[in-house]
Amino acid sequence: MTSVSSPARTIRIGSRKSQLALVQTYWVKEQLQKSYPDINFEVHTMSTQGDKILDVALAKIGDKGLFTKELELGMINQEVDFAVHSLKDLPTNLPEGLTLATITERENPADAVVFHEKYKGQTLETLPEGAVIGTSSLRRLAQLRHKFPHFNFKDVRGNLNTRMAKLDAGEYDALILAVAGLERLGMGDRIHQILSAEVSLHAVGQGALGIECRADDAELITILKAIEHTQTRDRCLAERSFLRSLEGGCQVPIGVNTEISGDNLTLTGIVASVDGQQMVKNTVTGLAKDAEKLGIELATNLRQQGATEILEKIFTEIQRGS
Ligand code: DPM
Repeated sequence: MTSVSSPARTIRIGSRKSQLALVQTYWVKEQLQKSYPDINFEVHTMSTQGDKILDVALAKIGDKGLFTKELELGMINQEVDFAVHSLKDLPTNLPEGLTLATITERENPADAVVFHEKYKGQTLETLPEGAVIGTSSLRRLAQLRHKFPHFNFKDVRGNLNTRMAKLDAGEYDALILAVAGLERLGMGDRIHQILSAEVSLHAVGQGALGIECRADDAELITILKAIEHTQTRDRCLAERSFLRSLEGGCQVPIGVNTEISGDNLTLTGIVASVDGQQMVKNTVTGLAKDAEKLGIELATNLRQQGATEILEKIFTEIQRGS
C-alpha cells in the first residue's frame, strides 16, 4: 500500500453518463479506494453535449475524441481531476496539459459475435450466404468482408441495449461487438463466438481502460500508478504509437494484436481497405520497454507495403461522405 504525505484530498472523477462509462468509472474508483482508504473519491457525471466547447479554444481540444472532449475540458478547467476512458476511444494525441497517467489491466481484447436466436450454436463459418451482420466499425467491416464476402454487412447504431434489441427483433442475424464491453455490462453470456486474431485483429487499446489527468498533477499521477498494469501498458503504448504513426483516428480499418513473452513484445498490425480487398499486415518483435519504438517500426514497415495509399483513399472517401 502506498501512502500520500499531505492531508487527504478529495479527488473528483469525471465520467460520461453512459452505462458502460459509469461501470468503468466505479470500477476504477473501487480499485483506488482499496489502495487509498483515506482519500475521498467523488464521481461527477458530465453532459456529453458539445455546447461547452464554445467556451474554450478549439485548438486546445483537437479535432478527434468524440467521447472524450467534455471530460478533457472538465479537467483543463479544474472541474474534475481525472477521467476514465475505454482506451480505444481515447485519441492518440491528447490536448496540451493532459496526460495518459495509467493503463489498467486489460480484459480479453478480442471481438465477439452475438447471433440471433435462430442461429444459436452456429459460427460465422456456418452462417448462410446473405446473412445480415451488424457493425459500424470500419475495422471489423474490412476484416470480415475479406474473410466472408458473401455476408450482407449493415450499419448498427446506439448503445449495447439498443443494438441487442435490434438483433432480437430480427433486424440482424449477428452483431460484432467487443468481448470486454459485453462482459463489463454483464452480457458475457450472450457471446456465441470469440474471433481469433486470424479473423479479426482488435482495435488499438481495446479491452483496456486509460486514465487521463492534468500533466502537472504529480500527486494524483503517483496515486493513479497504484492501479497500473505494466504489461497492458507496454502493449497499449506500442499499439497507440503504431496508430499515431499512421495518423489514424478512432474510425479506421486498422487492427492490432500484441503478445508479451519474457522481456519481449510482439506487435502485429494490419491496414485494410473498407471493401476488404486490400490488406497489408506485418509483425515486429523487440524489447517491451521499447514499446513506442516498436509501434513506429511497424507503421514504417506497413507504409512500405502500401498502407499510406490505402489510408489516403479512405480519408478521401470519408470526406466525400461516401
Ligand atoms: C471504437 C470503435 C468502436 C467503439 C471502432 C472499432 C466500435 C464501433 C461499433 C474506436 N470505439 O472497434 O473498430 O462497432 O459500432 C466502443 C466499445 C467499447 C469501447 C464497444 C465495442 C467497449 C470495449 C472496450 C465503441 N468503445 O467495441 O463493441 O472498452 O475496449
